[in-house]
Amino acid sequence: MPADNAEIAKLFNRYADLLEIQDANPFRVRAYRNAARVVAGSSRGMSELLAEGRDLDELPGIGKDLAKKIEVIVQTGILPQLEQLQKQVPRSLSDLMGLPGLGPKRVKLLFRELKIRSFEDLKRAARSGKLGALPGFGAKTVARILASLENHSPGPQRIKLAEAEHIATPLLAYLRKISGVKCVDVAGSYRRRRDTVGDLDIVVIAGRETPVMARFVKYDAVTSVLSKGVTRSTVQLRDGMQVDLRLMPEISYGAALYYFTGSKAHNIAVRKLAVAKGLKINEYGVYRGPRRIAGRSEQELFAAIGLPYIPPELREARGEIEAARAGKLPDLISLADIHGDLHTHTDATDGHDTLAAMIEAGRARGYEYLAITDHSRHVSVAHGLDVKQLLAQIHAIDKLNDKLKDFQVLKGTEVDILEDGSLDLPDSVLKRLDVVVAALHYDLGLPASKQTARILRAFDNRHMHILAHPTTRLINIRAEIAADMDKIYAAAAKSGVAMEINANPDRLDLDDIHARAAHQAGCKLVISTDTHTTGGLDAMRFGIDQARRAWLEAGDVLNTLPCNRLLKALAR
Ligand code: DGT
Ligand code: CA
Ligand code: CA
Repeated sequence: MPADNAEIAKLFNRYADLLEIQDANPFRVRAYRNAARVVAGSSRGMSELLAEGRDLDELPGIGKDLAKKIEVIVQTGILPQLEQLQKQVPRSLSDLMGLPGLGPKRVKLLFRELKIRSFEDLKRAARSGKLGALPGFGAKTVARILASLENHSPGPQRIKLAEAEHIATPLLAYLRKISGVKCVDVAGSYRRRRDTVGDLDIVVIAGRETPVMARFVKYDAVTSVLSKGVTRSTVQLRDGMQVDLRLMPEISYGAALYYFTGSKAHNIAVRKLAVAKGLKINEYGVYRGPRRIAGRSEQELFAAIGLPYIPPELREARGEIEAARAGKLPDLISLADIHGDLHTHTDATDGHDTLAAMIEAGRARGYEYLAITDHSRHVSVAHGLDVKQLLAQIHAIDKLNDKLKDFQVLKGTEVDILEDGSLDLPDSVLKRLDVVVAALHYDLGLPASKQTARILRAFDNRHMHILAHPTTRLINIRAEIAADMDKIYAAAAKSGVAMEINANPDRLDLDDIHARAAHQAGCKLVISTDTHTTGGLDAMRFGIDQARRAWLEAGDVLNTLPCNRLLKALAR
């Protein structure tokens, strides 16, 4: 189906959904749904047909009015009536329609019968049994709704950082090609490298004569234009990402980048500090009275307010301003500090690539070592290795290491922590391994006291080196386990178990806040990708992002060490 047809159909369907919620005339609702079907089913693009001068009302079920709307969508990318209607229907009601099994009819019923207008309302009604009493809401449906609500934070969903990169990269390339554009940067939580972002905040440096605004709202992935002005526009993209673009003069580049990078709490704290020094600070610059004293670069701005440069990852009002004033900012870890990856999988279990390919990929990244940590048998979905298979892998790695120069393949496992806290491999095998990564894969729903005790029990096994993805969260999909993480960090610090920052973009576990707490509790830390492919080794940088947000320096992370020292540091 031509791309513009899909977009047109989506807008019509959405319009029909909202009409339905509003109890509009059913014939009207049906007309839009029908139009969506006809457009989606057409083998020719609507824009093509228009370009050929064809009348769209020749299409079945498309009258003059709908034909005109299609023309408007093709020309502007938006359906103005939809934007209007969106303002009338509470945002939370349209969010509810995003849940599995909840179409407009049911959302309308929920609103009419039980006054449900938010995730919270819905959760309460499901738990109290009121939901099950409604016609059409059987026990299965209610259970499914509850399950999806458990995974759903209230409000619109935030987008994973890696996904945001996929969305931002082509948009940045598009904007950079527009005439008059000097610089394009993404500020906001994206630049602070938060694990998820709410929206993208783009700062464009260009003269006022640039066509950047007109071109921005015409970007191919834009599904609606929320506002369009001379210096600021906001659009919504496919995939639900919202993008703010601000056009700023070159002389304000640093001030604008700084202001829109935030966080808001950090900005407010720094502004207070500036005021105390008789300075005013905004997105255009730093001012003493009417005189502008800085703003061209962030470095210039920091110098003007008497602070050393604070890296974006630290700008969360979590003590960075005090540390900066005291000259005690950390010297943050960077990707170049990493000497190897300590959690990787091969095709011996559920990985895609061979041992040899993984090693080659590790070497290609300039690493000095790579730990091969395939699953143990209990993780049957991943075809975990039994003792015999693992011994064969150990043998194969020994033989490889004899031949390899300047590189060490570390023998390892990702051993499953069983429900009672014991490990899924005998000590006689574990002790032959260089890197024992242990992880939870089952029984993730245990109550906190049991879950905590289970993990502490695993620490009792002196062969275990690293707790992998400690909270087991999957961003936007699965919440953290219930467990007393502070108790776990204290025990890990005492017994010498290292905590993993899992760099897989779907996990980022530990996250920044946990990693900082673990570090402050005295834990050793490692950053690993848990990759199942050669390419996945590149995810290391996402782990570095979270480590930086956790204030970690190279010396705080074990896999910045050369191999011999790493093995000593892992030992308990
Ligand atoms: P997000 O989008 O929820 O992931 O988080 P941010 O941090 O990107 O927040 P956003 O998009 O609302 O705003 C971008 C930046 O603009 C924010 O980090 C700081 C700045 N900003 C926004 N509102 C205010 C404000 O009221 N005061 C100050 N000083 N700065 C603000
Ligand atoms: Ca943002
Ligand atoms: Ca924003």
